[in-house]
Amino acid sequence: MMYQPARKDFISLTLTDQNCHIYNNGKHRKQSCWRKWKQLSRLQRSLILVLFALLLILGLQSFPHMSLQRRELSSKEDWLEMNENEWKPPFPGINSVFGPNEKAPAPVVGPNLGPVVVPDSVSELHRPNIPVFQKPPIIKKIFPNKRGPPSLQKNRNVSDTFVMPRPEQDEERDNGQKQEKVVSWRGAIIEAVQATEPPPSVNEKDNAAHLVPDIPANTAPGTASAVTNIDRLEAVRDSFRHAWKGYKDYAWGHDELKPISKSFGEWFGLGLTLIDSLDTMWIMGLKEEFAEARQWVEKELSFNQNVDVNLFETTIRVLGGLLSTYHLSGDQLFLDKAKDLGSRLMPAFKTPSKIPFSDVNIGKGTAHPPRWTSDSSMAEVTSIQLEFRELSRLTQEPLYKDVVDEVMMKVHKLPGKHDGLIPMFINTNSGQFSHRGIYTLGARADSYYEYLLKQWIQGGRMEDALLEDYIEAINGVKKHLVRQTAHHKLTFVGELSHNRFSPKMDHLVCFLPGTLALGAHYDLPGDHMDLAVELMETCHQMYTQMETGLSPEIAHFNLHSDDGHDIFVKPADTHNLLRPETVESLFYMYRFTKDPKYRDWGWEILQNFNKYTKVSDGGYTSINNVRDPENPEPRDKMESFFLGETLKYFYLLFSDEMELLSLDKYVFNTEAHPLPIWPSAPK
Ligand code: DMJ
Repeated sequence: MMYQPARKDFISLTLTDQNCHIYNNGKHRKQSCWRKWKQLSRLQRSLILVLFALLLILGLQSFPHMSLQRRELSSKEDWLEMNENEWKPPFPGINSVFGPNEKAPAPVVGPNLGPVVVPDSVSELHRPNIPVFQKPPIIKKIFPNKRGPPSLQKNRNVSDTFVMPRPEQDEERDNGQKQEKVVSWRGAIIEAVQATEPPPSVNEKDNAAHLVPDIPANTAPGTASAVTNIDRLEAVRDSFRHAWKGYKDYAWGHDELKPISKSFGEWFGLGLTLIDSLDTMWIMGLKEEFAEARQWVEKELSFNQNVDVNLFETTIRVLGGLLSTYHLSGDQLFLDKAKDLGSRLMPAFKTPSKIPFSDVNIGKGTAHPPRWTSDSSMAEVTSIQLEFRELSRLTQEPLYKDVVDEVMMKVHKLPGKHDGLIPMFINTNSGQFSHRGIYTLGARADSYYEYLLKQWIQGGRMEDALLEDYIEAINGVKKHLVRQTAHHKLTFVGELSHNRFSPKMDHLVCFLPGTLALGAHYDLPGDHMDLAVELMETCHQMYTQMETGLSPEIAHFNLHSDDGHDIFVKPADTHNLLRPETVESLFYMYRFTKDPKYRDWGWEILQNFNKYTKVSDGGYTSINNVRDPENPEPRDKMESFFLGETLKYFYLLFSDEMELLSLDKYVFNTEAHPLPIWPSAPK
């Protein structure tokens, strides 16, 4: 490059330590950088700095993309396919009914409690007289190229799970939050901790040392039939106690445990993990732990705080947790807290469209959308209904039900659905869908579909608009999103992006087999159950094909018969957040089919959580890499839903007490908090 003093509008400097090599009319002189720099005008200096910054940013961004693209270019375009599979939608039109609430019933269990006393029926739950677990039938499908860590291969044939080939090792979503890619000093891509959390303070390699492989000899993967259900139930209770110990020791009263650094993370400052765990402890008969937690709720929990909370997360975790605990324990404390919280969340609904804002300040009574948009996500505004409807029923205050029913009615009538499938966002001003053209059963849309069915069940199966929307949506899923892999015909639910099919499935979608099975239990079309069975198999494969036996956050499926792999995982998607959806669906599938393989699949998952995510001093942690059993890269975070959902569903999966939260009497909210099915229809 040329340095032209006469034309000071362009200059190129090559910096070497403190000297500048400056090229001027062929002459090469060494001068003080600082002096030359000072000679430039302010404008020039600013321009150069901006250019430098831009180059740096571009360089940093392009490096990982280039290497990623090199690796994936050949298959990426191939995977985008628009290949309409025709399924028959078999449902007639139905009338819409949304009405006001009915009267509040008495609590389901027991009188008001001072010191908490767990009824005998509950305290005995973990000691049922359960016969030795039967060996499940052998499934004949054989898959080649068995791989993975020795511990996973050992005795593999003894268990009756499929053994699938494991493939070699950008848009990513995590619970609705964009994951940030960062480039480590080695130049490799590592996954940032969730957007709401700062990166872990402890070196990842060091973190691995905190994990404790925890597989008793007789319960190693592949020896599923060697343990009884009593063993399994006790193992789940042990896991819960271990998780609880970490929370109690290092994060008591805070939102989330950071088990590696032995500290805590705060999201809303509402004791999320503690409240999410209450009904799980009740169900498991953990009296002492429950009593301590109740004490905290009574003495410490205050919603009179100047804090912005997310309406959806607070509703499903805190309001849902308080309501279900009230129902199980009969303890008025929990209903009083639920009422207080419910009323503080109401400002979210004061929008031009009546579609709620995402965030509410529960102390100030103000609400607002996220800073960057006036949109709310569809899953968030349509998955708060079970809780507010129940709050109305209990308090006989119609407002709660009215505001959430209005959201459902607006969405029901809204144009812009694609055969029952909804876009991911809705605008709180206009009340119209926004960011149209992308259809997914994963993040930002998932629980919309779940709550259509569950509200219909909750209300006594009288609200036809909900059923109509659910049936239409499932038909839309079958028509546009369901495909099979070329090799082993694994059925999966992909995504549609502006008419292009993407064979990408979030782990979040694994709620669907359970929901479909629940619908089939309530006499919805039989092919819903067929689809549930197939998707359950696929969700199971998302675990067994990984080297740790734990599912990645997102899987990609192979529609072509080019290389024998069914599932691929992109480097940015290899994390596991201890999510519940597969275990949740296994619970439903076992309840409705009694097929023991679903329990065996769950048992393997529990053992792998124990092996790869259990932290020695207490707690479990999310991990970055389900493909690396040597170093799964602990993230230093235990999500509240691990105790609220994952461990609860494990327990219910292994319990032989079919009346324990019978699916004919309870409907689980999307955070696994059971709420009663109403004894009579809403008026
Ligand atoms: C939970 O908070 C709920 O299950 C929600 O519906 C989805 N995300 C997490 C668990 O993965």
